[in-house]
Amino acid sequence: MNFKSIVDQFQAKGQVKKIASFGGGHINRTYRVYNEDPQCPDYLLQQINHEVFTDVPSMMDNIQRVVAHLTGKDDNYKMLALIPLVEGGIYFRNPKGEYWRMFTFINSLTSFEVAKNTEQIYEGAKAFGNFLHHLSDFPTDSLHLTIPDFHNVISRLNIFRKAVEQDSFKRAAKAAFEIQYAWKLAEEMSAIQKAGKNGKIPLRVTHNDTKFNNVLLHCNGGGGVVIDLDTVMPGYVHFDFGDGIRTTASVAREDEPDLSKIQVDIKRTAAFINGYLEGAGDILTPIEIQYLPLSGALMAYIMGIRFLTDYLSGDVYYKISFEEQNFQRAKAQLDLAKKLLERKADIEKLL
Ligand code: ADP
Ligand code: GN1
Ligand code: MG
Repeated sequence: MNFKSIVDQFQAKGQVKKIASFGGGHINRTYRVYNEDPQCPDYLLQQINHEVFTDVPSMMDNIQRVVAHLTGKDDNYKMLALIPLVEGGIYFRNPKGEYWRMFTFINSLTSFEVAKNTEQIYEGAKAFGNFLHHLSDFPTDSLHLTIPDFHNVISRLNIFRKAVEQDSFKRAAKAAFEIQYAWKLAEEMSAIQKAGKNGKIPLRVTHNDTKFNNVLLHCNGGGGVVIDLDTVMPGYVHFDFGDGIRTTASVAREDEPDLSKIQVDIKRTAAFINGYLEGAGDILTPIEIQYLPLSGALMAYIMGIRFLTDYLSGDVYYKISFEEQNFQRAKAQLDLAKKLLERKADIEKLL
């Protein structure tokens, strides 16, 4: 089966001009379908990673209901548009067992790996905050758990411990410093999970992957369209707020090899906080707000131990583009967690 015959399964308009790989996600395979017909849109075709998302029908059910809830809720809030199949439904499974879906390609907007300026950060954060706000009346319990315990740091530490013990690729010795550092922070990093478990933090509908490249924007901000809805499920606001801080507070890339370039920029951090709180409105409780300053460090820490786990396990989960990229990502994220913790008091003052 070639790409053209996959595209033909969907109610796409116009004629395919070409299909090319697109975007920098770590999980799915994404393609842009260029349209020959200038009157018709381009499309974004995705092959869903069904090793990561083992229950694709449930995941697509979450996405369809969340998109329907958000579409038209607020004229200023734009949402992704799913393209249905000719035969009905919103995803296609080919004879090889691959799952495919399609969205309208939004070519007036772009995703940025590293935000260019504070205006962009503010607008992206506002879109993520709005997402939480507009879903606050959605029945949280009705969502499927696409990846159970996705941001449960205690479960992540258990998986990490096993990977270190097994050391199947004999990489633990090389990562001894990072492994030891991860354990040093474990207790402090468990605070949000414990407060949630004790009923102090409400479960909401969260996006759970609010890294900055998952919001489409104009160059100078504006236009915020939240994408990558695969992990929408019940969670704590800290997962979304924290992942936004993780990916905007520093200008360094997620896998920056020079740790001296990883620095918390307070103006960028303030832009994220102001945008997110503006978007979320007045729904957050005092205890949720109290834990927000810790959440950026928590999300950097979770990513650090996940990248390290994957490195120790032989790079089976995240796409890598060079040898040891997961180790480099882990070092950068653990360093970022440390620096965000050091600036926690400064971040508190911004709230
Ligand atoms: P992944 O789960 O692999 O991160 P995403 O859904 O985030 O996949 O898509 C990968 C990239 O494709 C995004 O970072 C973004 O650049 C681009 N993208 C996704 N959806 C659209 C869209 N509807 N219009 C334009 N670009 C998009
Ligand atoms: C993955 O799909 P993508 O690239 O937006 C991962 C996130 C991590 C992120 C780190 C399903 O997100 O949890 O935060 O990489 N998604 C999944 O960059 O594991
Ligand atoms: Mg993505």
